Amino acid sequence: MGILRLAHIDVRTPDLDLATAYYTEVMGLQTVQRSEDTVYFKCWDEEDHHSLRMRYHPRTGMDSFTFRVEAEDDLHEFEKKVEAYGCPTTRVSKGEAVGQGESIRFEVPSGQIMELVWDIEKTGNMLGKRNPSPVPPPDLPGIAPPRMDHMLVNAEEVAESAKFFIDVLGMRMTEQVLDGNGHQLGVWLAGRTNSPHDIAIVNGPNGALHHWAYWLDDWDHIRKAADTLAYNGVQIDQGPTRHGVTRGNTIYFFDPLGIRNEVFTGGYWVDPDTEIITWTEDNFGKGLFYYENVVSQRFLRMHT
Ligand code: M3P
Ligand code: FE
Repeated sequence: MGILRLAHIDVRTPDLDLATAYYTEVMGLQTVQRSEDTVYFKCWDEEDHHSLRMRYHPRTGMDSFTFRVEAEDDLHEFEKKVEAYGCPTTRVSKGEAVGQGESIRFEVPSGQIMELVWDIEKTGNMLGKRNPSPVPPPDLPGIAPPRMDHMLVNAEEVAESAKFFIDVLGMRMTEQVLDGNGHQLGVWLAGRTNSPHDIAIVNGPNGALHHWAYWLDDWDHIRKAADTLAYNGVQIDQGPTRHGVTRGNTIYFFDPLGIRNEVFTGGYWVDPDTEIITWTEDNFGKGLFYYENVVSQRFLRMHT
């Protein structure tokens, strides 16, 4: 039983046309499905129906984030565990959400709505399964990441939130940042992946989304992404640079309606028995941005 990986993020945007233009032409995602007020997107190497849902709403924000569980029965087991912890859950039945079957939803201790699902509509990647090309068509517009990688949410009480993800949901901590009193300021958590993080939680207002990140295959693609962003007049927040935490290479930037995106590559391989890495607050500058060694206030304080 367990949490497999990040499946999709559902957000609100006050300008669906502008957001769609950016996510398709600059980020380079595929539009999967569109109705009057909702657009579903995916990356070229993703097998699931979608990884991003955007719906029109006057205020930007995150509706929910969804993780896939390992086995069909896990939904019931997690429902019991989450309820026992004291978070009420609701069941969403098959047919209510596009691209997936039954799911459970609940509010995590830091106030975001989390969803767990096993039954996901598999629509396949762009390459197919018969003699597939190892690369997508060379003329894909924009950055065109192969897949979504991770997300980061804020929490007023990081330790309380981390405990929920670890003890109740069974995720593994890979890295943490501690303040001078030994309290957690940030934690990086993995599901059943071998990645240093599928989700991270960093101190900030409850309910907030800090960013989500797309995977790129190497550092050179990060450089190319920076060129694409600058060429299109996208506001870059940080980078291109390297994280100390996760060791990943990164750029942060804002979509046209102010949601922070990241592109990420590198990092290290995590096994179930990999020891936790701890950063102390006095070294957090290097943990965040290894070359710059700064704790940027815009980076920490701006969120969706
Ligand atoms: C990452 C990452 C913060 C740290 C962010 C780190 C917001 O995004 O991918 O490791 O403090
Ligand atoms: Fe990140």
